[in-house]
Amino acid sequence: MYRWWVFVHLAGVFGFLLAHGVSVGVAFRLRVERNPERVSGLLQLSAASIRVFYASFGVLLLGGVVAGFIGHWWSEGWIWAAIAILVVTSIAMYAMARPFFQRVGLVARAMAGGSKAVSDEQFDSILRSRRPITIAVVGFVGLIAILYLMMFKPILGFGSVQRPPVVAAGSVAVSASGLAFDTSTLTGPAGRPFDLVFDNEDAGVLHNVAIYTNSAATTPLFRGSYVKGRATQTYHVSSLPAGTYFFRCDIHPATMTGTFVVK
Ligand SMILES: [Cu+2]
Repeated sequence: MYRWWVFVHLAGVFGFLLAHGVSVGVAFRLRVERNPERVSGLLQLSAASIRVFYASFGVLLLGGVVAGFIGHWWSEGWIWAAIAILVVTSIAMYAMARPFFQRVGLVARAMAGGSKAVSDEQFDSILRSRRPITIAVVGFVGLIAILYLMMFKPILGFGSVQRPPVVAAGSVAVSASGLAFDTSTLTGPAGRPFDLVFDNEDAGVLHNVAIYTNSAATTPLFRGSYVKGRATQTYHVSSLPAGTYFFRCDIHPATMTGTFVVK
């Protein structure tokens, strides 16, 4: 479910960039275009993309907000920073772009209509404005900053450092931290398969969880694949008969051990 909402969010982002690319292209093309009618045409092209732009912006927001709730991201700094950057960047770009494009459009339409109120030199100086470059730089920097926040999710001083895995009812959870399991006894259900959620909190360190018949560890009942921290892996353990077994990390068999009770 979470992935689908991230999918919706990213689909919105693609639509957003696709539609806005039209306006970006127009803004840069204006700098070299001096024919008033073609300038008007370019502005109409830009205006025509604005509906798709706002629609995809809505999809982007919807996907992001819902994914934020499902992923429990709202308690972390990065998502708020990303929203703040989105709002500030949008307002700044709008405030810079709107008067510029209105002015260009007004003058271009007047000149195309035969008005001589604005000379070619004045028209040239309006179109040569560096404003489109400034707007594009602001937008690009804002997007890169948001992309960084999305990818690396820095907590920025508040929020949970650890994201505890969501453990479904009926499954067994164990975590490893500081080269030790968080418990010396695990209990699983007898006679049916169950999930064993393993959260390896040791950054860059390999651990696993393996269940053996006894502490001699010669007969494995289940051997989980190695997990490089920090990461969470859900193992699917096949049905085991009731009994008292032994579990360990195969990489640290001397220190990371415990009793696995199946009942
Ligand atoms: Cu280990």
